[in-house]
Amino acid sequence: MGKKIFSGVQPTGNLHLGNYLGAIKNFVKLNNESENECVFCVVDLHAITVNQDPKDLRNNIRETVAAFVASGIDPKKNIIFNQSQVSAHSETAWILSCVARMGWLNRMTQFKEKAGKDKEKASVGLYSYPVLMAADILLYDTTHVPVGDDQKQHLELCRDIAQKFNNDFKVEDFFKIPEPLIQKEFSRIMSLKDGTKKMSKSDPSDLSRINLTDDKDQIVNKIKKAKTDPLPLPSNIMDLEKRPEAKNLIGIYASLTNSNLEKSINEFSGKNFSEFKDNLSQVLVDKIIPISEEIKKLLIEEKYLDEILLNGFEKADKIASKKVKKIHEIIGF
Ligand code: AQP
Repeated sequence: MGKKIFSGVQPTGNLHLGNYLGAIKNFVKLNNESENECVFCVVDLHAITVNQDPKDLRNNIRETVAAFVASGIDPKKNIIFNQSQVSAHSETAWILSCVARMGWLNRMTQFKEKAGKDKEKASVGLYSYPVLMAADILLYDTTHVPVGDDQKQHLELCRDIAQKFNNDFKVEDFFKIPEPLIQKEFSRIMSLKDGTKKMSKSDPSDLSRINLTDDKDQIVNKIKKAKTDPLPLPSNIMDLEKRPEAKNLIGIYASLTNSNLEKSINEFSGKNFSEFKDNLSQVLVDKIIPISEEIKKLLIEEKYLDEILLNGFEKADKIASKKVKKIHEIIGF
């Protein structure tokens, strides 16, 4: 039997190599397996948990759709839609926030990281974001959720919420309990400037990430400037563990060449970083430039991108409103 896939990407601009290798590459693989039903969502309700400029947000929504399509997701075969257009997401998030427990949310490490030292000033939405994510997933009877490693904890919370709802209302199996699909290797791509920090859209330094819209010169320059250490490349995985920047760069190389860490270490064992970086830049350029050029082409075709979203909205709304109707009946509205 095929899988029911749901996953989302925030339209917060600067989609990067971490989003691609950690999530979108996996979406493409799943969308190519014909028996799967895939729903890919541009999660703008999540994006507004931190300040967004309305004009930028509108552009970033289209850019995320363009990145999906340019990476190889087929909009005819899959549902690609914009979260805020399907009101069932906000409505279900409220209902599930009455099921989720404060203690569960208090354990979410991403909130602690994103809110930083001044938690009092973080939005309530940033805190309750994982409940909205649970609503997104559960509305579509999702069986599998392809995400990067950073979302693992939120997915566990989603499973707990689904289970509690099913138990509280004695509706066994009403919400399907989704499985995470997290790649074993390279599920967390790190910053090019600090191998201990996740590559992220919101990092103030553009040199910390490869954007999916970067051109060849930008990619080569960023890899040239990527942080390394003074030693030659190691000959085994154990030595790599103590060298976060080297591990990240070799991991990126291995992921892009569909190889693994061991094989990539053997390929460059004992060599210096400048030789390795030339090879890494080349595979990055080969992979990212066609995507980057396609994104730029698609961005000119606003009408086409809007049509994809409209089409996706109609299909997603049909599924989600049916589920909400059943939720209403179950809870006695
Ligand atoms: N560095 C990463 N390595 C692997 N996977 C990653 N993902 C994000 N960063 C990495 C995965 O990409 C998908 C979409 O992520 P998102 O845009 O919805 O949110 P995010 O995880 O908050 O991404 P950023 O870049 O860190 O955004 P900001 O800086 O705005 O907070 C998810 O599946 C995620 O796991």
